[in-house]
Amino acid sequence: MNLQTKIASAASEAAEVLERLGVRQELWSAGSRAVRSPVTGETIAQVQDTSAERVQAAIEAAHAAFLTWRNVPAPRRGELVRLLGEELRGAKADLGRLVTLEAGKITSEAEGEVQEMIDICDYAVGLSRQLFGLTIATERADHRMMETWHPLGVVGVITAFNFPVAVWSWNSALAFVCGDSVIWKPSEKTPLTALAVQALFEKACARCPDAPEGLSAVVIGGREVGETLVDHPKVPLVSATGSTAMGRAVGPRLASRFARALLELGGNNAAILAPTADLDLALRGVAFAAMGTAGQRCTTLRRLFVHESLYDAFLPRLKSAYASVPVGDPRAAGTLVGPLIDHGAFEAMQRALADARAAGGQVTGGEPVEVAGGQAAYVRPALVEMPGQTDVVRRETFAPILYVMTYKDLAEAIALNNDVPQGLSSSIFTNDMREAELFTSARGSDCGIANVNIGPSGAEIGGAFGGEKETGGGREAGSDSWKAYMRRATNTVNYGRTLPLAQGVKFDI
Ligand code: UN1
Repeated sequence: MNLQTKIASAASEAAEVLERLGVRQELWSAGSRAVRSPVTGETIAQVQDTSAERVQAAIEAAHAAFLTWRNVPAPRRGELVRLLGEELRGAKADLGRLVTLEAGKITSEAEGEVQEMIDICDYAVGLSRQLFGLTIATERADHRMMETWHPLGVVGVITAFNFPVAVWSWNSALAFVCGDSVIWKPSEKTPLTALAVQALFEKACARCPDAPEGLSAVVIGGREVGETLVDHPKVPLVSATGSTAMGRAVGPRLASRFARALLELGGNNAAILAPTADLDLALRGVAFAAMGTAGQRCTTLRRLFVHESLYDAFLPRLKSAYASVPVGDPRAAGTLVGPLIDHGAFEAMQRALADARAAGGQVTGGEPVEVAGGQAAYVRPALVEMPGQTDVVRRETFAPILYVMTYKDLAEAIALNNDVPQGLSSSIFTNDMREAELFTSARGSDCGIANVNIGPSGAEIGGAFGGEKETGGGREAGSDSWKAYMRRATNTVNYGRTLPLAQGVKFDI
């Protein structure tokens, strides 16, 4: 079902929304970088790249802000994040709309992304009263050993187009309560949502007397802007979300100056459909995880291993879901699959499908869908029945392609799940408790996320988010991810009158 062939302009609506969100017009109307809406293919704004001098100045200002901010007690830092959460609540519909216009997400997913920002703000406010270290038993009498966590400095945050606002908030809400300042380099494809978030942040700061100038800044541009952040000695941590190729460039540069890297790179996420699976639930889980966000989440389901006993019952149902899923204008009620980010993504998808066919794959779907007079890249999600896990299956193509394969026993399916370079997310659909436990055990999935009876995408903020191997190893959002944004000090305090040395060493002079 294709929802429509005529489509309303995105440009005038983007201007109205930016205005309502308080983004100054000169920031989006006068620059030399065109911002294109994937919804219609129109240019909806012109932003200015941040010059090298301005990036340097923003880092210096953020460092100066950090020197003040680190002295503000953490619960009062939490007050700023509480106010940011309030601003986001008030702006949810508008910011969600801007996410739709700039990144192409359907309304519920775009608003869901803003909800994720609100949730992490709430989480960080609570966290601001719970930043704690341990007290550890010492081997010496009249001594106390403890660890303290201190603010780290300026955090560089590099984000991708597919979560244009939420990923910033996972990093920044935590960084702010931890006493850090933040410089944000959004994707070149989605600078408007970043400018809008910065405007909301500045409104929160205006209501918070503790917040220093320069605590947060957005810098716009391509690779060179990211490199400035990565190479700057006053940026002790860079959190970067994007491709594995980007991570390969960023990681060693940070390592060469002993700065911290928090990397969230490619995923190639699988689901296993086991013999006892609830097929109705699994069908919905697979459909959302594989087709949702037009296959452009790093947690998107890309590989499905179906037990051979279920294949003939399940595949026709899945194929009919692929044939009937509504593809179209993401603003329209009823649309479930919006556009790809651009024509380049469409071409990469077609190349992967050609490779899959050459390797013996049978492709259903994958054809262009006429929505915006060919100006935008709409596509029917593709289901590809593969004879095995070939090279094309083992690489991540950032598009709605689901490769389906069969398996005989769970050990084989787990081995296939793990036999890719990436290690972000994974899942099993089963009602067999032994299978579920094995999948989540040490010899089960090797991914950072391993789910049972839930697809691999749609993580909540309360857990640590990230993955292993070529996914980069970083963890952000919940659990103890906050520790990445602070530095740890071990303090040993002697409250006695003698000086016993550790390990029984004698040094009497
Ligand atoms: C991403 O695709 O960059 O698990 C992050 C999810 C989201 C995060 C995805 N909460 O789908």
